[in-house]
Amino acid sequence: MDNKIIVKNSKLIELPKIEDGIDGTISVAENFNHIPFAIKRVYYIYDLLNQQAVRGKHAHKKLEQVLFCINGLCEIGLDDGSNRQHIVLEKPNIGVYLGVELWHTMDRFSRNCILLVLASDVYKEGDYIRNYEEFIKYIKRG
Ligand code: T46
Repeated sequence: MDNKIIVKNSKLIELPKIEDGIDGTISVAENFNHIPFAIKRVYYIYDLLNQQAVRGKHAHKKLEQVLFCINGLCEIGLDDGSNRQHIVLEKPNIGVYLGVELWHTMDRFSRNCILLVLASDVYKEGDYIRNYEEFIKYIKRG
């Protein structure tokens, strides 16, 4: 699958890899350096035992996030209201930036998937748009 991003308000983010041969690798994410915002919250999604799980299915009004699949793999669906695409996250140092007003889904999780999310704000349910028709109205509000 081609991971070239075509939707608005999104891009791939590649973290540096500090490799120590067979002793392992470090990847690092710093505010305003590798990550284009100040990180206020970190959460991670795991125990994805249901192969049919489809998570996300919402957009955010103000929240910015970067998603990394730090173990296993999954797919991220992106939809800016005009363009749609799916990308595969499968490298611990390659993440996807989710800017504002971007409908997103996460699915096709491997059982060992751990999805790490760096977020620009604390959890606020009021920032979510969980209905697709509302999302389209919201982005066309002018
Ligand atoms: C997103 C994608 C990538 C909290 O109470 N605090 C939190 O920080 C989070 C992230 C979730 N929750 C609660 C809210 C729900 O009752 O956990 C429950 C599951 O959340 P949700 O259905 O929104 O989970 P996902 O995987 O669909 O979406 C999550 C984030 O919520 C969302 O912001 O962009 O991951």
